[in-house]
Amino acid sequence: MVEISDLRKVVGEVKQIEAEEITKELLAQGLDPLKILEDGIVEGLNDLGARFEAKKAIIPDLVKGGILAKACIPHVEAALPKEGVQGAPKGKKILIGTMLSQHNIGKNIVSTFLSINGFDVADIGSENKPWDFYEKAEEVGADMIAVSVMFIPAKEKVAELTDLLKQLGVREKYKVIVGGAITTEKWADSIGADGWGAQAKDGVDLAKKLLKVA
Ligand code: B12
Repeated sequence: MVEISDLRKVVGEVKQIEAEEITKELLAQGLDPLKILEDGIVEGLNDLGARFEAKKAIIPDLVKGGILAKACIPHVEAALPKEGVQGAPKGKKILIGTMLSQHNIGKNIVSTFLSINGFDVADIGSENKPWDFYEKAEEVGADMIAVSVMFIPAKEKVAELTDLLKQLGVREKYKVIVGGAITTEKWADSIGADGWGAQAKDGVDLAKKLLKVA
């Protein structure tokens, strides 16, 4: 019998075939798909990131990590409970994108979770700048802007976004939430975000709370 720690280990070592097999096996054992995602896949990728930082992994390993994640995550998403759709929020629109970075895996998960829970999601993809968030939010009539931050230079750009919204007199129009492996609640507070989430499910909880959805 395999365990979630086995998944974390093979993800951290970027062994894609084993990671996919173990993901499927854990799901077949009836384990919570959310735990498989967060404690197995995301933690394994964090371990890979730590190895990269310690110069024990190289850029091609990060690339392979991204490919591995994109192979494993659909199995988990297919197993997620769909009951959240009951009592789904009507007409609440959330704009989501990554600030600057190409890292789009976390953003995609948050986007999927929000959609599953009945939010109307406008996904503007990766490598956005502050102005892109503002322009698209105006265009689609968003209620909330969700920013995924995975790259250190992106952090100051998120601060620029909240400033830009203030300068343009539209800060109150949008709730701004942020998340991503390199962020903290303290940082989110310091740039005047309305909320921060460590995990994708926190994005849903924040959206429900801030947009006053029961
Ligand atoms: C895979 C990976 C890549 C892949 C990404 C592939 C892809 N399509 O996304 C590629 C190869 C592109 C890549 C490139 C680089 N990477 Co990289 N990468 C990673 C790695 C190993 C995993 C990222 C990942 O997908 N994690 C899994 C997802 C699911 O986790 P997540 O994004 O954190 O999302 C979760 C939560 O944070 C949350 N969440 C995310 N967003 C939001 C938003 C909201 C609103 C909420 C509520 C929640 C939320 O929900 C998700 C699910 O729980 C991380 C290590 C790490 N610690 O994360 C490094 C890491 C992010 N990369 C890093 C670096 C340095 C780079 C490069 C600069 C390397 C280089 N020298 O070229 C480039 C930058 C490219 C660019 N311009 O953006 C650093 C970033 C820190 C920094 N110094 O800036 C990290 C942290 C590694 C490290 N420890 O050094 N990388």
